[in-house]
Amino acid sequence: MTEQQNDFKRRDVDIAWCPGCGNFGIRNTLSSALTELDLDPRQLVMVCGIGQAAKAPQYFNVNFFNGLHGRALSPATGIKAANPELTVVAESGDGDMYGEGGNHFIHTIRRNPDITVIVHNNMVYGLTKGQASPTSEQDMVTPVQVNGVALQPFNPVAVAIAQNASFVSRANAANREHTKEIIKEAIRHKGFSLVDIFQVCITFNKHNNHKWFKEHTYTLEEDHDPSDREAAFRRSIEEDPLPLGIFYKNSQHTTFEESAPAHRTDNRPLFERSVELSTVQSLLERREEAVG
Ligand SMILES: Cc1ncc(C[n+]2csc(CCOP(=O)(O)OP(=O)(O)O)c2C)c(N)n1
Repeated sequence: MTEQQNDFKRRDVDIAWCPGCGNFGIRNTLSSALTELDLDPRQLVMVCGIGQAAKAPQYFNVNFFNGLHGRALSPATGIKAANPELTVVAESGDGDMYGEGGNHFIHTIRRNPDITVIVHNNMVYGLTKGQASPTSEQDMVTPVQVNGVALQPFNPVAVAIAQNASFVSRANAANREHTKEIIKEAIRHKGFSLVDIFQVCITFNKHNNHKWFKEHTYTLEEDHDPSDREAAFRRSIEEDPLPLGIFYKNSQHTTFEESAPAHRTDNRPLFERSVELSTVQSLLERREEAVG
């Protein structure tokens, strides 16, 4: 790999994002974070669902798995369980992760796999041309919600803290250094790590533009204590301005890979174990007996 290519970016594909899309900034920032973490691209797997943001892993020079809509987290959990030595990053949009994938989001937090979840939050469904997403502001007018969005927005940061996720953060893609440091900390953190990143959709969300994100966000104070879950939750329900930074961090949680029965009795990764066909056969027979 040449030095120029050694930044995880794939250069042999056309990028299908609009010029000026916030996804470019997140791609650049993630590329810098991965480079600074000195990760081996062969040990890194990105997983995504469907959407403009979910195309991101295809634009990186890493292993990736493009899942179904809203289903990035199950393959990400499975990949990490099969080979805990891998670094697994799930990357998708707010629609994919919190809408179609909302149920998976909540229950994957309960499972606590050691994965990093990066959400490109542009508060709109971009790929399908501007319908409201779960994080769209109430009253926002879209081509479908012509009288304005009736529902209250989904608050991923508050939900994640309420579910006792082990690392919960929010960033603004325009703050490149801050976002990079948060991503690095999230990847280093052991357990389910959420990085919700505000980004502009210059084509389908004219309201939440760069100016709006600048005026309606601020950075959590240095003395915010991320180990204090109650304080983190209080900060997460602030609405305007919206805080950015690491809200909550808890390293005491056991991860899914550590707690799953298959790993408790044998610490070899699943991919290194062979399966005796006779064992599978006898399991199937026992099941048939049980079901009658
Ligand atoms: C089950 C299912 N529902 C809906 C769609 C249509 N669909 C594809 S991408 C998408 C929205 C993606 O939005 P988001 O995750 O916010 O990403 P963005 O495109 O804004 O980056 C929708 C509704 C689909 N392909 N499959």
